[in-house]
Amino acid sequence: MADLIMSEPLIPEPLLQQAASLLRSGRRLAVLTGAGISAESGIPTFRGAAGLWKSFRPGELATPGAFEANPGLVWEWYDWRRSLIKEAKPNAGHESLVKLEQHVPTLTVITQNVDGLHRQAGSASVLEVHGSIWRVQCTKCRGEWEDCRVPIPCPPRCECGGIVRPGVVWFGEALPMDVWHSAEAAVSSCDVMLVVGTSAIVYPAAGLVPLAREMSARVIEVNTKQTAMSHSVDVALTGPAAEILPLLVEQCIHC
Ligand code: BV8
Ligand code: ZN
Repeated sequence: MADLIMSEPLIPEPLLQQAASLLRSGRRLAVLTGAGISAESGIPTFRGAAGLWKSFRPGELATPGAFEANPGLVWEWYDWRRSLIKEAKPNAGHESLVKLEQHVPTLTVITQNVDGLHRQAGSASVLEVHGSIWRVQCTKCRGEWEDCRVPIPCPPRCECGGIVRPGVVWFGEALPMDVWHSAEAAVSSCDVMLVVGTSAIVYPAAGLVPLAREMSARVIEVNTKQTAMSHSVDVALTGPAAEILPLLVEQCIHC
């Protein structure tokens, strides 16, 4: 009889129990997500091994100056990302947040991602603090609308003749104030915060984690690696979000 090879659990049981009971104690949850939650949907992260920034330098593409200097090049990058995102589907990580939302009084998803996968998965309350890759804005008449064409002309033009830009927040740009204030309010009033798949390098979004701590919320981190925040959270679960979040949510709901 072949020996039954018991694989090591992804997360040691006591740690999973600790995280699940913390999560279960939450009445007002805030979930901060970054590119890592979309990794298992096939969307490259920014700073990982195959990250977006590996092939490009941030200053070359995700800044107003880069767009002004070469709108066509910046749009080619976004057109390529849109072509990936168009084929991507929400993964078990996104879906488990939708399931969790049905079992807690309030759950707000605050995402740095521009891919729209939380909304696509069915999350009811999503704050896209860095905008959406599917929205565009005219640099001349300031009109804003959704344009899901793939491929899209690089750069697209508005009816007014103006050059159209992606509706995302670039480095050096302010976050949309209404969305940002809602994110700060959700974190300031939460009793548990889940931080999933972010390197916690980009501010002001990364500042939401210390804000939660200041407001005495308990913080659980899910990441494949240690991050700048790992030392300051209550529980750090190491592994892929699409595997850990379903385990965590099942444990939280059914135990
Ligand atoms: C601003 C949209 C001021 C575009 C992006 C202090 C305070 C305020 C600002 C600053 C500050 N210090 C520095 C700044 C400036 C700057 C900044 O933070 N720079 C960094 C590089 C130091 N911030 C800004 O410029 C912000 N604006 O401050 O404006 C202002 C105020 C008033 C008036 C005028 C100006 C704007 C920042 C927004 C930039 N836009 N994106 C686009 O997408 O193209 S940022 C970009 O990085 C994405 O949004 C991305 O989400 C974000 C953060 O990265 P992560 O999501 O964390 O992704 P990353 O790859 O880094 O990490 C992935 C993680 O997942 C890793 O930890 C990995 O281990 C993990 N992982 C991988 N696979 C998995 C996984 N985890 C779980 N499961 C897996 N399977
Ligand atoms: Zn226009």
